[in-house]
Amino acid sequence: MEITTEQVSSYQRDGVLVLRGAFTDWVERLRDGFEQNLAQPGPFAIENVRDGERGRFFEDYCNWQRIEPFDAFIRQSPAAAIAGQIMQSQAVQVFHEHILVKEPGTAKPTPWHQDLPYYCMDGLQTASYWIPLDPVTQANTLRVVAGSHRWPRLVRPKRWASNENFYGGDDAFMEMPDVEDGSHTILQPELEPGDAVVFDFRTVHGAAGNTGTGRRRAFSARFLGDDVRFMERPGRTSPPFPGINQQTGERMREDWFPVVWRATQS
Ligand SMILES: O=C(O)CCC(=O)C(=O)O
Repeated sequence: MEITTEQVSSYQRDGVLVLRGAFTDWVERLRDGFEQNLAQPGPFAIENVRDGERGRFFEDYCNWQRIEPFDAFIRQSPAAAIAGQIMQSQAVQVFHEHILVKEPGTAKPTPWHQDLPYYCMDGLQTASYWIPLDPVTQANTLRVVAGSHRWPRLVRPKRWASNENFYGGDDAFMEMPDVEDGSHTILQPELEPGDAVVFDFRTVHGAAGNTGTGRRRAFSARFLGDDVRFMERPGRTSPPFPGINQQTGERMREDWFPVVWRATQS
């Protein structure tokens, strides 16, 4: 897929891009990966719907090394090359993949948040894909606040299931402003399976519940560019990466986060 200079500029300006049809050929393979992952969840799997609430909102991540369709997507699909171009990076490392399954009849929304504060890294060159494997309408698609990657401070991360502060205690984060007050541009695209939304880790996003009759499966693959460095956060991050053994300011270790694309390859 050719990425135009206009697309690079809009990614830099808005912190988000919609790519229609970019991964249609990968949908069946990724669905197979979801079946494998749901049958054998990893150690970090999360159920966000509590007792007494309706539906199921399941997440898991960091399984790409054991689930072949996820590994293949990361290494063989155009995702890393596109990420490299829109991040304007010379090289691309994989960070991790993430699956999000909202079963029909799930009222639980995905709260507005930025991803970066949950992560053990910092940097301006980042790209996270959100690829639906089921058709999504404006009612259950990803919602993204254009330009929020340029806000001067990061937003305090919260636990999705309980809304508690993710790290607890005082810290450098600001509270989430009311992004639905009419002063922000919110993208809320209807998408077909294999379309993608790709966004900067600082871009604010969320989603409504999935109160319709179909599943809402979304696959995410997350990539790091040249300026990304490890960052110690005030508590266990998400993903937690136990045993990572890195210091703030170091490049992310390549044995855990391999380089999957270089500009000279293009
Ligand atoms: O699928 C969702 O509900 C939210 C996705 C999300 O937050 C993400 O991909 O970072």
